[in-house]
Amino acid sequence: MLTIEPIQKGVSEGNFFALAKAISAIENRDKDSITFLESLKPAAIPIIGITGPPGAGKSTLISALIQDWVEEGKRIAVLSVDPSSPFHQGAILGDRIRMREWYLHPQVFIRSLASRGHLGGLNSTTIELTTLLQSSGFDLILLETVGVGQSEVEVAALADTTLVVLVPEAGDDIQMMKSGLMEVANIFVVNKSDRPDAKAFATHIQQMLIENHATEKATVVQTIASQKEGIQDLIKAIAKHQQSEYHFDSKKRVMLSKAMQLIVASKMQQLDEKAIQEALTKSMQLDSFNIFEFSKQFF
Ligand SMILES: Nc1nc2c(ncn2[C@@H]2O[C@H](COP(=O)(O)OP(=O)(O)OP(=O)(O)O)[C@@H](O)[C@H]2O)c(=O)[nH]1
Ligand SMILES: [Mg+2]
Repeated sequence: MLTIEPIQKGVSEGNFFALAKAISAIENRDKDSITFLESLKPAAIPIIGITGPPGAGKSTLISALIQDWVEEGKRIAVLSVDPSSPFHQGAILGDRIRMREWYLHPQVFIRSLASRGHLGGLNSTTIELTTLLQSSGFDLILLETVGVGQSEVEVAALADTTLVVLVPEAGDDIQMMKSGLMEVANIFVVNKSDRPDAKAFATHIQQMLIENHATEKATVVQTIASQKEGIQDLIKAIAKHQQSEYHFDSKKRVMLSKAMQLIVASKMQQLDEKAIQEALTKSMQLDSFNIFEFSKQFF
């Protein structure tokens, strides 16, 4: 149960304890959590999506970015979403090590999401939590997710600026880029640029952007996250994207996609799966059974 008012006050004042309580209530779908979410007053705080294959250096990069932003006096929230649940515990432990210097820092709030949301997949909980964080006086919200299949597209749909983190020797990543990453990336980060071929790989991506007439929409930045190199270039690239004309388009897209996902999640919740299953068991015994006709009664 949420005692809404004190939590609301705490959240708006940026109190981490109140935030943690609110997050648990939202994750557990507590009775009052919807009323609470509806009462929030989110500000237009930028959400930076950070995606890319496992081990590309996303958490190390986030840790390096946080350092510079914290020095500028900014308050940062990090939400890590790992859709590959079997490995999740490991991933959380990894993040705890990579970002350990920030876990107790008063300007940094870090939270890992243990599982996908109930009905709406990755997004219904993620949308709710990012909205919550946007109501709590942060300057930036970072959303990390491992890019496996759909998740990078889902993250991009929530983010104002999407970073796709790749590593030089990633031959297969080129294939991945062709199948969708190209569309979601605003900034390609070639991390682990201490490795040979990094420059060639970055040039290759740049070339692809030129071929796709996408040089206005996306840029390429090289980093060595583990040595905190290239971080200022990346921060500049993020700021530049935030100010570009494409940014307004992506804001509209983000809002439409949020609305669609919330509507779908709510519609799903109205369905009584058990009743459908019972009706289905009966109908399937009929010779005239037709799935389209059957489904229509629930539209
Ligand atoms: N050589 C080199 N190693 C790096 C660099 N950045 C990160 N690493 C190392 O790469 C490994 C993976 O880094 P993470 O930051 O955990 O990568 P991640 O993308 O967050 O991984 P997942 O969250 O598990 O997908 C760690 O051992 C890092 O120390 C870099 O620029 N150069
Ligand atoms: Mg990570």
